Amino acid sequence: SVCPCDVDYYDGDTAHPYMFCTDAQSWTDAQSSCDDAGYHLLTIDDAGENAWADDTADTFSTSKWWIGLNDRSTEGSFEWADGTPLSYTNWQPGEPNNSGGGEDCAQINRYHPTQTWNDEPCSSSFSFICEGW
Ligand code: 2F8
Ligand code: CA
Repeated sequence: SVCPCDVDYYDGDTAHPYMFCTDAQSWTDAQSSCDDAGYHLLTIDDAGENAWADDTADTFSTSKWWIGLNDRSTEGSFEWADGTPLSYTNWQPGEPNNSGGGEDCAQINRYHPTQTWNDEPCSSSFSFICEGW
């Protein structure tokens, strides 16, 4: 399992848990850890979920956290790890920039306290947010 991770709920929806995991892992290891626990790496559907997830993550750590968004399959074509079609995005202006040619995984808190997203190398080890199905 991925314990210790704190479980929390958005809008009091206890049927739909989120886990905030502060044992830093690469993006692919984080995705596997979420999967092993029956979760997926976080998909952010709208501004409300983005604000809640970012605010909640900040109560544990204002350092970087992985989310499920990535363009590992096709450079420049970002997709959610759980297969949700991409609609809402909240990239920091100028991001994603694939800096150095090797940034295929999205994270939050590089630009804390703004709640914007950034792409970074998937091999970096960060905290990560898992979401239940
Ligand atoms: O200037 C923004 C830029 O800063 C870094 O690259 C120089 C970040 N990469 C790492 O920290 C590895 C980029 O993701 C970021 O876009
Ligand atoms: Ca970047």
